[in-house]
Amino acid sequence: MNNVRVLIVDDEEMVRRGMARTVHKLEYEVDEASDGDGAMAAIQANEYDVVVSDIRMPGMDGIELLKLIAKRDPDIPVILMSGAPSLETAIKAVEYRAFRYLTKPFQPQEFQRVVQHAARLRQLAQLKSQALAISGSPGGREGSFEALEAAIERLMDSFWMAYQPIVQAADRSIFGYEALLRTEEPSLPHPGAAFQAAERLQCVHRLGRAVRDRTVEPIAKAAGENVLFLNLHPQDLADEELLAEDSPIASMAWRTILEITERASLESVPDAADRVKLLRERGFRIAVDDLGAGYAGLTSFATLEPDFVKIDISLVRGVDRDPVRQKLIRSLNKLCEEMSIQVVAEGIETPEERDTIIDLGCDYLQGYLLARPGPPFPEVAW
Ligand code: G
Ligand code: MN
Repeated sequence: MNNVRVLIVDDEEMVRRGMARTVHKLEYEVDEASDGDGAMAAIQANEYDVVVSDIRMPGMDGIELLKLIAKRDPDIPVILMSGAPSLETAIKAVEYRAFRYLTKPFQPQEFQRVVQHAARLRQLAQLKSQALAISGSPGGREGSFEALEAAIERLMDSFWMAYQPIVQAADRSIFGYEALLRTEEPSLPHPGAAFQAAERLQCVHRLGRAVRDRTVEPIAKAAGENVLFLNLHPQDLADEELLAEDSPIASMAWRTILEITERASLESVPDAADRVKLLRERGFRIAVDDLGAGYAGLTSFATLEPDFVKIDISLVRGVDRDPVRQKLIRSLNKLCEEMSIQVVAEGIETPEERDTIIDLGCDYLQGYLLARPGPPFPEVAW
């Protein structure tokens, strides 16, 4: 991976120098600017991975700078600092998506940790855009509203859940099962199409609840401690039913990993981070799904702080013959290990892909080679 480059903006030279020394210990490159204009000039001339800025400065203040940076590249994490924190600036910092708001004074270790975390998320975002470039982004299809309404009603009546094993690379044991929506409705042939339709018809919660109702029973009945990987639409995050103590999934929260896809945007859920926090308090764990197939950017990782990531099939396909995919997945595994995130590789179809994926350090494997999705619960073949 490339060197990390950090820009530190503060009008007080001593403070700036101190922070620069702290960041330098991470073996990051550091540049300094003494005001907002200087910072923007540096940002136009160089590629930064993290910007750290004081809020109160002569001339352009830190909030103005944050706005300009967000306009130029919304995926540069900006850490704001203030010696005189106020509610007003804190609100603005959130509004313009500052990465963190630090109150001075702070411990060098804390500062280092925040900068390092920001740098890692930035690197993840960059790996994701590389992944997108490799896999090509998906296109959408549109039909008439009425036809879609009829199709989703047919789907509601007829869908069932299939289960696909997820296998531990280390000892080939079954770690859990991903529940997958299955239907014979021809116009909505896969779960992505079904949820896209539900989005357009504004019935995502209804479909999500129906999926959870039908998913839980076989898993709850099955003995053992296998986990359930359950796909959520980002809008499901806002569904109260997911947090209700008497919902079908509540009793299984401790062994349920909620997958949130990168194919749909989290922006539509204004308080996504808070919702995820509540879900965690209920015992759920969180996975970022389809990494490499959807939106690039910082948001999903910064907001979800996932326990797992699932590498999309488009990156796994042919990985044994493609040094670019290998390098990407290796870097991703390294970064995830540093952040205590476990990695699942999806869509493994050949022994060569499986072996390469294991060599590259993925913890868990999923794909037709090992088992196709089926009625509860398919056997695994190595
Ligand atoms: O988006 P998400 O990762 O939740 O969906 C996984 C989809 O990929 C499911 O529909 C599942 O049936 C499919 N799938 C799982 N393993 C394989 C595989 O090895 N090859 C292919 N082509 N599809 C797979
Ligand atoms: Mn999934």
